[in-house]
Amino acid sequence: MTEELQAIAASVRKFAESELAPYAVQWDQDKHFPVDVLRRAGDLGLGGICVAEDVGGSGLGRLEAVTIFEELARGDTAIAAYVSIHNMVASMIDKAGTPEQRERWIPGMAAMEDLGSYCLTEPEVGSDAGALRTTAKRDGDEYVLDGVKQFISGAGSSSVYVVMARTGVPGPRGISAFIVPGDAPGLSFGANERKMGWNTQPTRQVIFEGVRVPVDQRLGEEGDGFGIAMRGLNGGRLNIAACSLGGAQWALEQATRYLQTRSAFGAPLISQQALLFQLADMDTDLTAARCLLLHAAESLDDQAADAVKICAMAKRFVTDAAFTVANSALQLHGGYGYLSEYGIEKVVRDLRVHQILEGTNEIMRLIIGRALVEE
Ligand code: FAD
Ligand code: 2MC
Repeated sequence: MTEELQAIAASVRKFAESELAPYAVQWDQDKHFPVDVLRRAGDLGLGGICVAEDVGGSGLGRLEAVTIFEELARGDTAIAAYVSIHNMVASMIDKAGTPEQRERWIPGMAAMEDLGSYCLTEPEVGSDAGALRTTAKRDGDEYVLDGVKQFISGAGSSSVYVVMARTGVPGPRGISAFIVPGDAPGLSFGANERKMGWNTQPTRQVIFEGVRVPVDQRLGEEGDGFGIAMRGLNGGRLNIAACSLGGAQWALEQATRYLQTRSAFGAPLISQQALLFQLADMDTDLTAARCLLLHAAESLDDQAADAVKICAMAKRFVTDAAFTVANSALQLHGGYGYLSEYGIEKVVRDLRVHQILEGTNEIMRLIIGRALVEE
């Protein structure tokens, strides 16, 4: 780590320890989405981490971003994961937007005054995203959007929605992306879903009924939407993996401390070599996961030819390894691990969904396998 990156990591850890960790368990129980705290994250430059500085972003690279998300997730994995999605949306507008779009939408997002949501999944279409059905029909200087998006993180609280909708032929090439404000007439939201984890951020349907969007709110050209959505996810998948890593690293440290202080059979549990070896394996697995994640972040920063494949590898490997480590940390706490006050069971519940969203880990294998066959 450079000195600059060390300083960034230290300030994010301080924020996570003081602004997130003390409240995470209660927020989870109350299903509370702390938008006021997110605004303070914006003050720290976390609303547009990889966004250019001319519109208020922090202008950092992917290597810095994964370091930031690992630190943030130590405080609350689900809040860190929402910040990651918000950043994906801001980056998509930064990279694909016109100068006017960047100027209009990004400064508020970089400050986290305006929260962002990413709308790709639909009730009948998840992994096969190229088959999406929401339509955007051109009507003069506007598009008219109709359809339903499913499982949208931050929905109802966000004010900026990047929406992938069909403007043309079936398949990925007929998809365009649009920026839709949260108060657009015809836009409504479903109930907050009841979930296993990720309770500190809302998940709702986003419903479009004749929502009129001016042509100048289309992101990129007609037909560019799928590529814009996928390029957004390359970075998003790394950030979600980093959130898994931070949560699991925190759980490992808790388990290590716990085994040092908990005694059974006349000695601290840490003196049981079977348990010490388990901690050693957990530490090794997280270190291997971090190495792959940093390699993937560098590949994306360098726009390496195999960056998409390496990002998929990192998302699959890190989220699987981190879930296993967090679950083992719960086991090592015995019955106390199952109690919410220790925070471990929340991390296990939060990390489970990282194996499903931003492309399931089966879809990551599909991406890796296809690339392998093509090489
Ligand atoms: P399906 O695609 O129906 O898959 C079902 C099962 O089949 C999975 O195990 C899948 O891996 C497997 N499968 C499917 N196709 C293949 C194949 N070809 N080969 C092998 N296995 C296959 N989406 C958004 O757009 N924005 C969000 O903000 C967002 N947030 C989310 C938050 C939460 C809490 C959750 C649970 C989901 C969120 N999602 C979001 C949606 C998420 O991305 C999808 O759930 C995910 O992509 C999987 O789609 P699906 O649920 O339709 O599963
Ligand atoms: N980066 C850049 N370009 C990509 C890409 C990527 N990761 N993935 C696909 N593309 C391009 C691809 O190169 C092709 O371009 P071109 O037309 O120029 O040849 C185009 O997109 C179509 O790609 P495919 O031919 O591979 O399309 P296919 O339909 O066969 O499969 C698949 C694409 C399965 C990889 C894609 O649909 C996918 O990633 N599905 C998972 C969906 C997903 O990740 N959802 C997450 C929702 S967000 C979320 O969960 C949150 C919590 C925010």
